[in-house]
Amino acid sequence: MISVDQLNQQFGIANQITFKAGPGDLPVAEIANRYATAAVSLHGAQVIGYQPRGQVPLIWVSNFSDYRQGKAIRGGIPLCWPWFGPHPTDSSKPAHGLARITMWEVLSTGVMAEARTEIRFGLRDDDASRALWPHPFVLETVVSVGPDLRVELIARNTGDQSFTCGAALHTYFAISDIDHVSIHGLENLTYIDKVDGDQRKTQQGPITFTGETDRIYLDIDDDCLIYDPGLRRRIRVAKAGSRTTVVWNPWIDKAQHMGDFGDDEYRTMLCVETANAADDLITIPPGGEHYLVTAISTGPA
Ligand code: TA6
Repeated sequence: MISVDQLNQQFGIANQITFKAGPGDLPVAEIANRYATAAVSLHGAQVIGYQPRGQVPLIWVSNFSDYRQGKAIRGGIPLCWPWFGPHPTDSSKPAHGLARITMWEVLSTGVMAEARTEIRFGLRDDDASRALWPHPFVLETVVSVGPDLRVELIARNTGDQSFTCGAALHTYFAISDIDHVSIHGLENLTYIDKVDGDQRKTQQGPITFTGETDRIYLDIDDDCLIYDPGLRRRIRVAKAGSRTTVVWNPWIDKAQHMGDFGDDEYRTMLCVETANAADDLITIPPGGEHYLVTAISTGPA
């Protein structure tokens, strides 16, 4: 694996991008510019920090997360690919696929239009991936820190057979208190209620939280908004290439049963995920590609 010194020589940008050994000695790209600070682990090409200037952090990471190769970091923006949730037929395979539990390589870094700081990661199939999923692929992830935080997951089919995949940019947001936040923009949509027998229901009004919540909202390509009066901010989750929005809070019991999740951490986190799951899976033909994009920004509540 490339060393932190080599990463800084090849890809570091003075006062913008520095590579360091992060928790668990996993290499992390630290980004700082006029807009924000951010951190991206090469393990999973996973955003593990994002704090717009003048605000408290916007992205949540558990204080109990494991940082070791092959284990998903709890929090940030895990990249779920090529399936979302448990493997559809083989429960021995890792939940949410292979992308978030694999070391990615840095492909490029740069300062782009609007003084956005950008880092591009790559991952391609190998024997380990083919043991989990039999298709050749190339993945690229672009993390762009500017007036908003943009994360793009580009999936290319480099084989000679079409493949169908699920995906999610599984964003964990930092919030004031789960009792006080609401999500707007998913009203009247059909959702699969994972905590009530996968029943299909219709969202009535804004989403508020009174217990474990795990919902897959279908056939939605619009933004949604998290209203957080406790932090006097509104978080916009914009997206492209996504027909599914997933909303998750584990609540008390599930939090207590996750080893990498503090018993009371459920109170200050909320997942709103830009995804393609359930009815909204994506089929990519040979030579084709698919872009999944989330863009996160804040404004006054
Ligand atoms: O996105 C919601 C969800 O699918 C939940 O069902 C829960 O399993 C969550 O993802 C976290 O999954 P993980 O494998 O990271 O523990």
